[in-house]
Amino acid sequence: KILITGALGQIGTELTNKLVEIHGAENVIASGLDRWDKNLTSAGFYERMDVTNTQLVKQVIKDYQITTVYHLASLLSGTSEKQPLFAWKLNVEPLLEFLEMAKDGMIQKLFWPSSIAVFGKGIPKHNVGQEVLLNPTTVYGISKLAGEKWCEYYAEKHGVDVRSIRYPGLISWKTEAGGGTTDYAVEIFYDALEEGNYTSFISENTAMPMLYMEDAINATLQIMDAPKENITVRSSYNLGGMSFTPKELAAEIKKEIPEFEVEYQPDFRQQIADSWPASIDDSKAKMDWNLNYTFGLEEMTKDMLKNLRVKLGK
Ligand code: VAH
Repeated sequence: KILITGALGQIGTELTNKLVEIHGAENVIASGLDRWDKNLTSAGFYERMDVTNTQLVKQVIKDYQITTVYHLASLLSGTSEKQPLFAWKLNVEPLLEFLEMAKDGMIQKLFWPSSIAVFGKGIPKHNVGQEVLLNPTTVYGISKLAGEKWCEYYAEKHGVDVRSIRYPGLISWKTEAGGGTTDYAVEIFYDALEEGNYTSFISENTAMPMLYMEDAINATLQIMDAPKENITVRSSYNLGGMSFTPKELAAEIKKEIPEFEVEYQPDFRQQIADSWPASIDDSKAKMDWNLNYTFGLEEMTKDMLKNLRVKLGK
């Protein structure tokens, strides 16, 4: 049986539905802090669970005989800057508990999302490699770096089968943006359809690595399905997707909505974005578990607008 934490979040909602498609609803237990919303998850079971309550988490794992955990619950970069102590508690401690459970044989396999936020000062901006100096300057990045080190430690010292991906910014239409620095690239689509204009909190020429959710979910399934011996990186795999600036994204949207206008008013998240790479080298993931992409900027923009028009009744 599979447990997903943060199952009502941006990755969680879509990953849960995909896992249900593959394994059947009766084998997927979704969990989150919020009240269950029947429109948001197709999982067979939903547990309203504070993932920092380790006793409750262990009870759920026992009750459902969970073997695999996708631990997605976390605060994103913007929110973490505002609540450093809570961000540290939520982003790191439950991961450590899951690693301990895996070490003790309570669960067999664990997925945990890291982020390009682990990169920071002192490295080149472009085509950032798998093994470079990790010098994060954000609360979120610090928590993700610590998490990566715990994953590597438990994998190497105790043989724990934990697998991780450094996600770039993720773009999707099913779940609203959740306080991330890259979430301008989600909000912009909603505003393009509802307002005809958007005020971006990231400046126009700031390129960031991004990925459409469908490709992110496929990558997650690919790393988890790969034979154990293929996983040569036990901290977290680079995943670079595609890089674009707010200006380039706006131009792509304008192809469908010609009168769409964007103005730029960078806020505190600009400094976060400035500390991150503009593009990532993910050749290791391609080599070890056949990472590949389907959606480029054009295809993503078309798919986002098509689906949001239906969702927003536009
Ligand atoms: C954020 N979407 O902006 C997340 C992600 C690389 C960015 O970690 O915080």
